[in-house]
Amino acid sequence: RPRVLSGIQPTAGSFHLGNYLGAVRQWVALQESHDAFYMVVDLHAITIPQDPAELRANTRLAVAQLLAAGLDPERCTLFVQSHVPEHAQLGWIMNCLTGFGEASRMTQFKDKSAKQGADRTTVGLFTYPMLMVADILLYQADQVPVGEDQRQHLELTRNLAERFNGSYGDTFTVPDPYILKETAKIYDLQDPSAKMSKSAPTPKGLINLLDEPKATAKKVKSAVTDTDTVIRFDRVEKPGVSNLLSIYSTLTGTGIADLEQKYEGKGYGALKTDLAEVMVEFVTPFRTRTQEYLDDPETLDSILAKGAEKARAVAAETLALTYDRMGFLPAK
Ligand code: AQP
Repeated sequence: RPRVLSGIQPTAGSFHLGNYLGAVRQWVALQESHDAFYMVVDLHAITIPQDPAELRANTRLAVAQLLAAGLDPERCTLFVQSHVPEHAQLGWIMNCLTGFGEASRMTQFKDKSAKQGADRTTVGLFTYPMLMVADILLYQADQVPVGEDQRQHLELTRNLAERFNGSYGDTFTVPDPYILKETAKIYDLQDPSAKMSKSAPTPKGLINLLDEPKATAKKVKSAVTDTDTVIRFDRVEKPGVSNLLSIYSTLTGTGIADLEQKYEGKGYGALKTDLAEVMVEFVTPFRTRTQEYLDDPETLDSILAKGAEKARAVAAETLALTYDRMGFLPAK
């Protein structure tokens, strides 16, 4: 079975619809066909300041949401990044393999640091991509299911894996991104030119899965569309409508063409009302299941303990090989 690895940050509390459709939904599907490793990336979360109590609670909440979304610890390895110290260890090696200019070209860093200002931007945010490279290479992953926003970091991963293999001999699997076209980028409901993101200037276009279903329905109904009335998929001319169609299509399994046909001659109101209902049907049981997992912290902790053990076995082997290849003197 090919191996997949992916991670999600525990920073915002609730996952948003972009996280779910862009990444987590694929994780659930891939555990059937792949040897799957999934983690909550708390080391990445501290690249911006975190309140310790909130970070701890949000890490549990992220795990509960992953289970509620359908991850099954019997069929995948689910763990917390900081429980496997090899991530930070290989991360350092990846830092030392990366050019300063190369790291400076990462667009996510450029965008985020421009928003924060130089004095509030941590060096950790700058080295985040190299930690992500280590996350992936430690598990010798063949594929990495992520949203489009992570494509550049995946390219860096491939480059560093090839660079290391070229200098020190075959060590790392060179991974491919696994990005589904339809859900690669879910857009903000109020600004369909921007990706849906927890750091959007206003939460009006952001669908948090754990929000009150009524509030979610309202956000869908007030989504920005255009002045035309035709329901047609066209990313360039009709980005708002196209975003709604992608979401609708993925959540229901109905093809876009079938949706276009279904809504022929009908207005945007009908599409939004139906999609609001689809969303409510999706988020309501998701919220309940998340709460059930949160109410049982012992089960959650035991899932994470088993996950960390399985993950460490793989990570330790890769790190030992890497240390050896680099010429570190073995500890006796
Ligand atoms: N809008 C999106 N469409 C598709 N996929 C998305 N992802 C995030 N936003 C979208 C994917 O979700 C996974 C987890 O991402 P993360 O843990 O890095 O979350 P994030 O980047 O903190 O989420 P945001 O909202 O995008 O945060 P900011 O605004 O801080 O950048 C990844 O696979 C990601 O591609």
